[in-house]
Amino acid sequence: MGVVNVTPDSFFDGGRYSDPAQAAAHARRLIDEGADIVDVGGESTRPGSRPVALDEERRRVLPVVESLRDCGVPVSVDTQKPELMLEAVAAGATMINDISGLRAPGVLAAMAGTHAAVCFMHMRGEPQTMQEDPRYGDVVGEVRAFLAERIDAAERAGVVRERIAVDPGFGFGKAYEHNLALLRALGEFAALGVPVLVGLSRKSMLGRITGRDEGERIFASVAAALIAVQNGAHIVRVHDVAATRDALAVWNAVGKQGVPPRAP
Ligand code: HH2
Repeated sequence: MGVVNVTPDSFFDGGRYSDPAQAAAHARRLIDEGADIVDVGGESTRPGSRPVALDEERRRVLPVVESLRDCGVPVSVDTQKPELMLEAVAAGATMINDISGLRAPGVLAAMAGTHAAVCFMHMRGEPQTMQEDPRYGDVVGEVRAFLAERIDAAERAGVVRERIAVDPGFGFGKAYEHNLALLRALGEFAALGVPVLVGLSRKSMLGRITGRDEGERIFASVAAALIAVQNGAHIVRVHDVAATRDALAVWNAVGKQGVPPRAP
């Protein structure tokens, strides 16, 4: 899954593609590099970020989704706003990726009326404050229980299991040790029986390990994506599609499973 941030302030690529035409061109580049899904977002959720008004998020996201109608891969929209979810689906999106786990009232029922896939991510707190000393007794058990509850709620609302993915939410209300514990235990999330999506690309835990800034975390990001897939992730959400794809192709060639090689 290639990341397309139509934002001025995302933690890694903020401001690079804030114009919808630039963002759509970037999405097409990621597809050329081998992305199987593109994830379009109009609101940064980095720690400390501020919410964006609905109209502004709409203005950023919808033109990009519309211009990707014929792009050949599923288009996902990364939003927490129920209105935009439905508008994005009407504009051609086939997946909704909500970092707050589609908890807004009525949103699951509304999604049940569409054919779109949904990704439930676990987040403790809100982006503005989520990294202020997050604590868990058993991070893996608590995150897993939350995601299991969201799967049940979605099924009760009429969203069939085949349309659901889950994500433990790396960096969203998690300290460094929590992120490592979740990465080690990804197999327990795969046991929920739906695809597991993982976003580690360029995140601060990789900065802590390597001592490098966001712009220099490509090698660490590729390593993290590879470990995630080896530990059970089905979808990796990345900024660097070509590099990740190559690493997964090597793993696939050795293990004869997972990601098919790219066409030359
Ligand atoms: N991470 C980010 C945004 N959306 N969605 C899912 N499902 N999982 C993630 O880990 C995830 C996500 C943060 O990354 P990015 O979009 O690059 O940054 P920003 O929020 O600053 O735009």
